[in-house]
Amino acid sequence: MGHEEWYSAEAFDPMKSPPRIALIIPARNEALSLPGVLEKVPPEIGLIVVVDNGSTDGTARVAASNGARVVTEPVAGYGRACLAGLAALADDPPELVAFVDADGSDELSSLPLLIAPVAAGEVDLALGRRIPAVRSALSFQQRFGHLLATGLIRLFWKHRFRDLGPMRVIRWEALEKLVMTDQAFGWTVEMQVRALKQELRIVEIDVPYHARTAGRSKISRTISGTVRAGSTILWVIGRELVAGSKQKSGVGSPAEWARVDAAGAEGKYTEGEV
Ligand SMILES: Nc1nc2c(ncn2[C@@H]2O[C@H](COP(=O)(O)OP(=O)(O)OP(=O)(O)O)[C@@H](O)[C@H]2O)c(=O)[nH]1
Ligand SMILES: [Mg+2]
Repeated sequence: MGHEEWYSAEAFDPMKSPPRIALIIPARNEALSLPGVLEKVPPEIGLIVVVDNGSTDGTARVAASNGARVVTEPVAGYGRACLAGLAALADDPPELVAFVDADGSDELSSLPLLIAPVAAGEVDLALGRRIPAVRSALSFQQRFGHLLATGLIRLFWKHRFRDLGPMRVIRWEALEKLVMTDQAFGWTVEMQVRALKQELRIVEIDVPYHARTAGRSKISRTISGTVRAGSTILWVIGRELVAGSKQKSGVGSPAEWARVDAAGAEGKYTEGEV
């Protein structure tokens, strides 16, 4: 896809060419909440990629009919879905990549607040720090888990993060330095720890956070999801500690890329169709 075909010029300094920004939305059975999310995507976003992560409820059809490019990742896993979205962008990468969830929890109208400092070149990574709009938007397990994880990061890497929320914007070049590999719930913590190791410029910006608008929770409201997410986050922190500062460059793990490339070559990816 050519440059001029998909970037959006609104909301930026007309003297400068606006950055191309792609939004990746991992979605697993979110057909009910997805239309509300897609309708609120701000004009700065030039390309919306919904990664249909093994859904059985017509998520892909809903995404395509609401104007998103659909990438298919049949194997479940939050990180897997994000990696598949990035793989689909790699041929003609944008300058900036944003991530939000598909369940309606993120406040899309706040996304421009995260885009602005990255687009202006002031930071490499902007993270949304979730401020619950209603108390129930963040469960006790989530609050406790994030307090523990951010406490450990502070202990080991001397940086005080306030959250590990899903909404974030990162410069593509910075993302390449992180070599993201996590295939599950460790995605956000891996990105944040590796961003510290690579000395990226990071900002956290308060954003409202809602309860999911429809559909079923897969992580925080289920016992198995909470246990798996919590243990994965701790595992990633431990692994990053042991790995020290060694890191190759590139986007994603080479193994993962090979797999994703093969899937693409077999025509498993669909663009704008189901
Ligand atoms: N858990 C999970 N989520 C996935 C997967 N693939 C994509 N997702 C999306 O990742 C987002 C986060 O999952 P949620 O089920 O909302 O988890 P949560 O935010 O802890 O739970 P809620 O409090 O109910 O919102 C949603 O947009 C999912 O659709 C996957 O394999 N597992
Ligand atoms: Mg959610």
